[in-house]
Amino acid sequence: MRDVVTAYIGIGANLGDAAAQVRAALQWLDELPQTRRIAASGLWRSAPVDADGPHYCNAVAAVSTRLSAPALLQALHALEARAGRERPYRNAPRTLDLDLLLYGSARIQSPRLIVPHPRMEQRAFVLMPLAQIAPERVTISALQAVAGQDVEPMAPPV
Ligand code: PH2
Ligand code: MG
Ligand code: MG
Repeated sequence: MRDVVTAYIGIGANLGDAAAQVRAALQWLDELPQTRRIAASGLWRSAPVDADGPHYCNAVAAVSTRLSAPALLQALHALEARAGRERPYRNAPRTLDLDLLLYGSARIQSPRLIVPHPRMEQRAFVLMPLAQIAPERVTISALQAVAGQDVEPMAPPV
């Protein structure tokens, strides 16, 4: 049997009731096969980065999983579809976005999946919630580099 891996998932939404959608996604992650949610950040409100539309609600969850990284990614896409995600254009406003940020200490470079997530270090809406649940995975210098970005706490961790 495959080893258990701790993976970190970035969650974002900026269409409809974004906070409710992020909370629903936190539940759904706990229901994935061979997967248990082990931590959830608070909810953060953030201005769109390289994107348009309303402000986002963002969070990060940690899961303990026996799924492979590609299988986990596929399961995340299924949850996006469950939320009615449409993709009219790149970075369009969305009901739910689930990004695989970290998969244990794996470094993955495939056509479909790059881990660690290639843009996470530039994004306060990822680093701030990640630092709440996994401070050892975020450096002070990375946090300092994104300190000017428009991100504010919206709801504390549950
Ligand atoms: N996701 C993006 C692009 N821009 N901006 C914010 N604030 N939050 C996001 O989740 C986000 C974004 C691409 O997935
Ligand atoms: Mg994303
Ligand atoms: Mg995505």
